[in-house]
Amino acid sequence: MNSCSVMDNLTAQSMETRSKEIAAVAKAVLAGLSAKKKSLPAWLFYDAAGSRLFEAITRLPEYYLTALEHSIFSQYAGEMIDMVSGLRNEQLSVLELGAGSASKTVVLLRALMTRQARTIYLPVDVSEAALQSASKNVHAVLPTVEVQPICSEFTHEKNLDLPREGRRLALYIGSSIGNFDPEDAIELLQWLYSQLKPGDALLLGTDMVKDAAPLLAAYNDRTGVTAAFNKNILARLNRELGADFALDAFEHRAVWNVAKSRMEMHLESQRQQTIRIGALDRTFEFRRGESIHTENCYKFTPENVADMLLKSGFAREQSWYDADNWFGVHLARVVDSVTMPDADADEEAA
Ligand code: AVI
Repeated sequence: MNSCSVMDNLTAQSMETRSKEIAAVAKAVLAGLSAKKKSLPAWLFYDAAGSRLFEAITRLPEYYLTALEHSIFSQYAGEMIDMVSGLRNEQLSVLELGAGSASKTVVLLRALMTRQARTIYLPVDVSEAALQSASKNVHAVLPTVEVQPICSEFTHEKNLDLPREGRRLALYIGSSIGNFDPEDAIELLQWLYSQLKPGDALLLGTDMVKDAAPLLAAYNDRTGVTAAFNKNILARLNRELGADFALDAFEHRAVWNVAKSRMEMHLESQRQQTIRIGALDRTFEFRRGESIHTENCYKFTPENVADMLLKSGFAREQSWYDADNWFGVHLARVVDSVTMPDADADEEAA
């Protein structure tokens, strides 16, 4: 496990780590902009400026996802916890993939704390800054929660060193799973499954398929925050790779791809132009109207969710939705013959 101390301050980040990060950015940009259909990977959104813009997106009236998921947790957290801990009422630790503002997580942790004396919260993120802010936000409202941050990637073959005692509840919320192509989403969930043990559970948040209008509004808000978030990728390449993108020469486009059930984010070149990227010592040609595909945000049907969980090894037990079925939170279990719900009940009865 690559565990780093959250207390370390960011300025202590080694030059070596920083130059490795820049090399990774350069490699991804070279591959993405050299392809016939230009693209940039969505992880490039999340530098400090991009993370702030994303937090602003979650507060936009058009971006219904965060508010709806929050309301689902507020309404059902107790029921969720009861189902996860099962008849034996086992001690639960909460593991969260991706650490953000933790506002929805706090709702769940609060419900958990009314049921058990000691609660361990393990946010997992590759960004120390994100871990710091998640830890701070949780501690501010729930000072007795024991926060044990894990600084690690979770899209690769990494082992998380999780507490062995009690049950673990993994959270992957915010519809982050929707930013992976279907095969990659399954691969990620399979990896998560491999980190858990029978009886452990997953709460997965997914945005559901719906009419195009609210989707288009959510990804193309009137105040232009999403456009700024999308264009921040170009600003980041200017800052980190010495590129010369003129931000107003690209337009933010959000497209609903109904065949693939996904919102797509693009940056469309407004004119024929040549962009130079200093760190790559290369130029890239853009035709007028040519697009850089920056992100996919998949939307799910209940059947898609069940199928994805099944292919990843999990057994779906329950789903909770808002009143319009726009957003879903799904409980899935790591099962074996000993921990099947029926077996649990039989044991208790004996
Ligand atoms: C982080 N992720 C779940 C967001 C989404 O809705 O797919 C990222 C985002 N992109 C544009 N707006 C928000």
